[in-house]
Amino acid sequence: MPVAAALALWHRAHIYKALVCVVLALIALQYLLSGVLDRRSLETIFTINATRYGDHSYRNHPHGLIIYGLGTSPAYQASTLNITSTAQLTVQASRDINNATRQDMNATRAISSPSNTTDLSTPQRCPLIPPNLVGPLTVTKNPPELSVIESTLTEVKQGGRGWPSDCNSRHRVAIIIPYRDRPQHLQTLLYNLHPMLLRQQVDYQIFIVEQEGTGQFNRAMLMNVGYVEALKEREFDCFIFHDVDLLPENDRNLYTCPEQPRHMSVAIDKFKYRLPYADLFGGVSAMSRDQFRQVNGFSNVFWGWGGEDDDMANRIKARGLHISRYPANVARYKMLSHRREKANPRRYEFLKTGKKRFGTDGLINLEYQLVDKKKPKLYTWLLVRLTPPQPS
Ligand code: BGN
Repeated sequence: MPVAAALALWHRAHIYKALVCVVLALIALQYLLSGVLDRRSLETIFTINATRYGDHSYRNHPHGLIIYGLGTSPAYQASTLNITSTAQLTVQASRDINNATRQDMNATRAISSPSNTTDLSTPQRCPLIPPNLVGPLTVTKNPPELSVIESTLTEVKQGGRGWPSDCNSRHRVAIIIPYRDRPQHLQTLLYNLHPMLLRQQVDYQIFIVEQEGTGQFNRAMLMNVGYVEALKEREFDCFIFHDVDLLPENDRNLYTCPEQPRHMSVAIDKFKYRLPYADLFGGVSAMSRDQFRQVNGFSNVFWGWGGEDDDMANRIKARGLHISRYPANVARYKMLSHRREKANPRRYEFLKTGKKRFGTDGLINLEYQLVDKKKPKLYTWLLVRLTPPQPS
């Protein structure tokens, strides 16, 4: 064979080898490229899901798709999410999915009920005028046994509390009843009062403030104690100071606090349903929390019957407030009979000099000991030892 022919044969063999190499290289390239493309398409799917669930952590970690076990090694998954085992990964993943689903559900809820989903379950404010009032009441002076009253008044809660069941009351009212040794009167009042307060749709609690011992009764100081102790229980905004022997005769006489202090027992049967004098503030009266604080409460110096309510009327006027009243046909009461109490011989003197003490005698220097406190069904009972104020 000539030399030229041998050389040509050798060249052709190399060209074939080169061609085989090129083909192999192309196959390898195609294989590598197909892997990347695959991963890209999965990333896209996952990112779309994450975006739909609104979970930003997925978007920040687009390789989070690995959580679903779609192809990459557990070691790689762990390094991406900075956690160590596949078990943890699964937990983390399901947590994330739950969160995402919750957010999704919330969003769906918000869209399907844009205004007030919660309002449907929260009762509305009660109407300004309670709808179930009857006007004149049949007053019962001979109530059934206490246990019978307790079982009849199913809506009343322990401690003498009541509130409307179908609407949010506009008034948080503490009824303060100064008390000593009148169990029959108390039973009668509770029997008549509770059903009326429930109809009036007030959110209320009845406090019986009993003076310990047999010394001179101090109605005014017991009112002050009732105010202070009631506020330890709840932020009442209205206080009704109520004698135990007065029974309301009309449920339109609302146990609430308007703009000005209100004298509520305008017309009492004992006084032939006539107001004895213009500034009378005794019997039953209503003051807001702020008004009572503003006048420094009642004076503490009136021991025995009379004068403390007149002193309060003077305090009210001195602070630029005035006594308001409902008409006599509404603000009517029956009085239960009892022995006349011993009047305080110094009441005129204290009334005359009262103005000097408005700032120093009252809530500001009130001293007492709470001896006992109980919550039977129909009232909250406070037994108190009063400390006479030191002369100033
Ligand atoms: C008044 C009393 C009041 C009492 C009413 C009604 C006095 C002070 C001297 C004028 N005032 O006479 O405290 O609420 O009667 O009973 O005694």
